[in-house]
Amino acid sequence: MIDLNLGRFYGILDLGYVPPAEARRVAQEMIAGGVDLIQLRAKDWEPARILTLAADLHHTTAAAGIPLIINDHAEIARQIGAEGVHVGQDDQSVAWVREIAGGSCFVGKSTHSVQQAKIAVTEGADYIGFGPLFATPTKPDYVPIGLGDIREVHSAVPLPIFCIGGIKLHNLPQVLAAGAERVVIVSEMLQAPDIPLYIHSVRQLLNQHS
Ligand code: TZP
Ligand code: MG
Repeated sequence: MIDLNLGRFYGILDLGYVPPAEARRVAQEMIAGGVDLIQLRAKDWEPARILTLAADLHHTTAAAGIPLIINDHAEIARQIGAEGVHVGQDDQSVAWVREIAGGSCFVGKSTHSVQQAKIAVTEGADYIGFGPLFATPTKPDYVPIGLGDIREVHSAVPLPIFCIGGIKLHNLPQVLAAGAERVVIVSEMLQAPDIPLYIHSVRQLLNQHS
């Protein structure tokens, strides 16, 4: 049984930043650096291609004992035995995802306000993403919510909360000082010249706030 409360750094392997031929290497580097969770995010990809890649990645993540979470595709998660599925506000419901993905698969939900976060609890989500805190090219159509609600969401929501969106090494201390306990970073991590070293730096900052 995976304890999501133990996870503090959640890395998303977003194929908008990583060519598919590099995905396995990048996953290995994320693991070497010390991520707690990996999500495969492959927007606009054919499900059959995602399935093939996800199955390959799952060999790597499972060997390292790192949960693999599939963005959007509950059926793919079930087929490869992934540990989790992540859905957004406009996707299928948490209950539907849980039924398709199977009982042992955990389900995460993106939320963009304290109210959505509270609703995610009633829907039965296992964790939430909360953001985007800052403007981000990874999710360009979303209005950033800032840092002001981080403390409130932590007192209102009894789930692991992963703050996300525009988080970078330079603003991570600010995000943590605002009350974040867990973070997701995508673009800066995937574009780092040395991914394991980058993740070590993130973890050092997280450890200063444990
Ligand atoms: N959901 C909310 S913000 C975001 C997602 C997937 C993108 C975060 O990416 P980055 O590059 O770390 O800002
Ligand atoms: Mg989605």
